[in-house]
Amino acid sequence: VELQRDLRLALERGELELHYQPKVSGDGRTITGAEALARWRHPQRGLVSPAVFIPIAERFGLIGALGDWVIQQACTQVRQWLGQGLRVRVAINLSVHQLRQDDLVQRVQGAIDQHRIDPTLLTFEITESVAMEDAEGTLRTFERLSAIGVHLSIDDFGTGYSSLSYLRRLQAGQLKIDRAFVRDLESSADARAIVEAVVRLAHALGLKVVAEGVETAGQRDVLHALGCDELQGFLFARPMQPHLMALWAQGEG
Ligand code: G
Ligand code: G
Ligand code: NA
Repeated sequence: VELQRDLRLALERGELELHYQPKVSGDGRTITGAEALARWRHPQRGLVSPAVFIPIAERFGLIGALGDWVIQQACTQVRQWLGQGLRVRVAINLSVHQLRQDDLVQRVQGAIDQHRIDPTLLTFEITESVAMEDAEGTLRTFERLSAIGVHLSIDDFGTGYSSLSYLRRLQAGQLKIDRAFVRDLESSADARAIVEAVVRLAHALGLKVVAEGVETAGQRDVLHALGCDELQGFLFARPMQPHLMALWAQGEG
């Protein structure tokens, strides 16, 4: 109840922040972009995880405002980095609520226009299970988002229930393998077989593959050997504040 009330005020008070976690090429050598991850700097509780406050926002009708803020903030950041000579592709997470907004595409287009950014610098991540909740609706929304030039990614792939024929119809450019498979990669032959199959499937359908939750050099090497296109995880960097992200990107580039 307390957190719910506080969250209402957090947006106005500027207590929400976006942190950025780099994504790197399959060999781990070059930066390919960054995922924007919301954080709440609560005056008493310190940094609150989105795993805690996103469900609260969803339950109490705040997710619309929060989702808008994330899109606006990410576009502001992309523009600011461009001003510093940094061209960072940013991935933004979409909640189920946002995916069902009738005017989502206009909101995204509005932010792109307002901040004068190239739409191909933005990727929207939607989890497979959210996508499948209304599979036909997702197809239509992806078509419209794709038409304005942004990229689309299916997050936490392998935990939902999409079919091959559905994936073929969906205008997504990327699958993000769920971190559970990455975690077990070195200890489980099954996990390795699953990742191998997902990479083959994705490539056969013309999709790129990103692996998340990469924590060890061993995982990186297996993922690279299996043909993963991009990697993300603590092995490379944790989510960081924007100025640290910029330093990291410059150090890489
Ligand atoms: O960063 P962390 O691992 O604490 O994030 C926990 C969860 O919150 C992840 O599943 C992540 O996708 C989600 N999340 C982080 N930022 C956002 C956001 O801006 N919007 C939505 N909808 N989810 C987010
Ligand atoms: O599923 P999604 O891409 O939204 O998950 C992003 C979340 O995963 C981020 O909130 C981030 O804090 C967390 N994360 C990023 N890298 C790692 C990692 O290497 N290991 C673990 N356990 N979590 C990670
Ligand atoms: Na994500």
